[in-house]
Amino acid sequence: MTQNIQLIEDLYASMASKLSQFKEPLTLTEKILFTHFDTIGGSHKRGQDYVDFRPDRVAMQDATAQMALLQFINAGKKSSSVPASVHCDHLIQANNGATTDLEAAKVANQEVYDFLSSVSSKFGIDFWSAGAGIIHQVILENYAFPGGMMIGTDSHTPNAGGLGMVAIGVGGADAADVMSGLSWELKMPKIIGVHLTGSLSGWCSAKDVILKLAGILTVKGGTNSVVEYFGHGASTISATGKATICNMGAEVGATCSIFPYDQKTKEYLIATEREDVARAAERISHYLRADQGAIYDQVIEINLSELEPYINGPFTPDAAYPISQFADVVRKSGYPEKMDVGLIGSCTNSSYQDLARAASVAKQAKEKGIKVMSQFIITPGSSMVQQTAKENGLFEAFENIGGTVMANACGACIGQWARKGAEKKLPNSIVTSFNRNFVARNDGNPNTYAFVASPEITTALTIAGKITFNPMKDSLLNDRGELVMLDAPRGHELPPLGYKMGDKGLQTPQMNSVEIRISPLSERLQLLTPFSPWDGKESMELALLIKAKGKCTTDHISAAGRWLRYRGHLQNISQNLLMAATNAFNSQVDSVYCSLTGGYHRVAQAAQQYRDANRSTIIVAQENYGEGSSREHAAMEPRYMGVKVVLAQSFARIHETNLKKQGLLALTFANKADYDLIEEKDTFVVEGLKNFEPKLYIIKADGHKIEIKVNHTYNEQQKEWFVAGSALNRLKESAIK
Ligand code: MIC
Ligand code: SF4
Repeated sequence: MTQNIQLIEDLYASMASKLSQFKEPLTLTEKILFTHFDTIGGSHKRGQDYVDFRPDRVAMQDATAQMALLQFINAGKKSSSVPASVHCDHLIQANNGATTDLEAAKVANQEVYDFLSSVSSKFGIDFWSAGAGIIHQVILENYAFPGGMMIGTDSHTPNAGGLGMVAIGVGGADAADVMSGLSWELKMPKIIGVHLTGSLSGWCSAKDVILKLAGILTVKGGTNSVVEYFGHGASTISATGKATICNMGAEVGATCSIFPYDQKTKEYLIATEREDVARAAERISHYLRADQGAIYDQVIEINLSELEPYINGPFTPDAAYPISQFADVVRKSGYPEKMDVGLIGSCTNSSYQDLARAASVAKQAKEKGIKVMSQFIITPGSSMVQQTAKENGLFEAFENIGGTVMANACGACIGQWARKGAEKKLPNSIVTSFNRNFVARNDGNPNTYAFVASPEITTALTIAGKITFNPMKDSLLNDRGELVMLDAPRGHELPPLGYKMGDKGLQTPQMNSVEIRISPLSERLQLLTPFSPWDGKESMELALLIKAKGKCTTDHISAAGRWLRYRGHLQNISQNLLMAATNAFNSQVDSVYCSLTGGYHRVAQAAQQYRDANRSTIIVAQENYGEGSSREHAAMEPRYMGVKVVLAQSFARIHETNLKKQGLLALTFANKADYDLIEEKDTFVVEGLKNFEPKLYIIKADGHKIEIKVNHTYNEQQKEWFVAGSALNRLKESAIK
């Protein structure tokens, strides 16, 4: 039994007394957050006050767990203070198919897997080995529970909101803090209500709710907000469908998303052998939904009965188009109409229901004699779903139309896709049922136009071989020369004969005293050397490393794909610094001016030259800098390479915190248009550091000085991180006192 029912019972028992002090009607989000306050009684104004919380759990995946655990080891604790788990999912390549790929991954990543498994075992952390599944699916199936609070070192941690949990993506340093017994700080979020009415039917699925919402809110509309769903429509969506919606809420920048407890939650808990949790939740179910009259900062209405399937993309998940308009958009924009590959699955969309509905579409190709035109790749989310889907003949349906079932892992979603020919960089279109589609993310080819849709729409488009196909109105020619249409998908929410619960791939901790050793020769793991503290000087001078133009996500700052290999080795991974960001002055990628040589270099090279010459640097960027992933490498690498300040028009939440935690100065333009004042040969001075009231000046090539008004959001504790050089340094200082 992976779930600790006693902890859940205790939490539920405390809810009544904790919430009795609040007289006004509460949202579900507030009920859960208030129950997890570290101390009750402080001010907690939404969008304004920082509040300390006590999360129930911590989750980590292999690509981020390495840094999280390297930091945790430095904290000097005997065991994790809260239940925690590590999941091996990101490092597995999608190449030939599940069996061979998994074997290859075990060999290629042995050093990292051994490190993660021995650290987990020693510190009391559950370890899910390679092949067990993708973090968010495994969490949903085993640990998520209504009313709980969890942080996870992955931006799609909010997936667990499908079961009514406040689950928030964070950087590894936050995970290390909570495992070390510290509280966890968050600015009290605003709460966006989404009122769902009607019910889904035909080709529409839960995915279309979030694809539509991404279009409404855009990639930054949810920043510092929780998206809370309510209304009768919510209770018509399966638990796994709800998880899909919460998962992809990361793409609107939301802190997390959440659904109330209902009959579907109960059914899913029972189906995954957690009847005791369902029973306990049932007893306090009025605490697991919003009160009548609860106040939301904004309410968005979505009528599920009127919803259309959506297709979003390319290059950003918020370019949202109802399928009826999509063909026009494709033709007008000149996107490649031919679809090369359809990919379904991932942490977002690989539930039994998703696979069953997609399989019902796939089966029709064979039954109706339609030739399948695109390549088809299926990535199951967990070993439980994979075994169940296999047993129920779903994989057979995919394989019959030429589909390849990959390992239960992130695979192509995170660029671990050995896609043949991608290096030629030819323009082409793919459709995935994943969650994000940033440039070059899946196959490293910047000319791959990646679109996001539901698994059932992706499957239909795969059969047709065209992204402009609309299964609701277009027909296809079969092998008898007849025009036929695909029927709307069908599939059970839960497997009719139950989930197959074979070996799930969990290693329970031994709490032994083995010494954790890392070879100094390793190219994949490296112990961390603390960053140096602030030098105490009132001002600092900075050279311009890059003025980035346009979207600059964490995939642009610290690319994944082949770089995932170095996630435990700061020095090696820093070589990918900002390699996908566009230089505003020459519109090129990975080519920036360095005043030391007067020439153009790779960003990592320029940074290294400045650092070696003892020159600190600044990064300048536009809106929502650091959007996307929780990977703190995107903050640690610049820090390691001598960057002191990041000045952006705005930041994504997790990344802004990651920058602060690593001792950087994250500033925003008070006047966004000042971005245009910055020229290639400018240098910078920041003053006012002693009182932490930073004033920033540009020094022009002719020597004259212009002040740029800047803002920051550092609170008292975060200022201490800057002074100490990082949050971890600060933690160690206070442990010594
Ligand atoms: C992603 O989807 O981008 C990732 C890879 O899962 C990241 C985590 C990482 O970079 O390791 C995320 O979403 O946080
Ligand atoms: Fe893995 Fe992709 Fe999910 Fe990130 S979004 S956890 S890479 S499957």
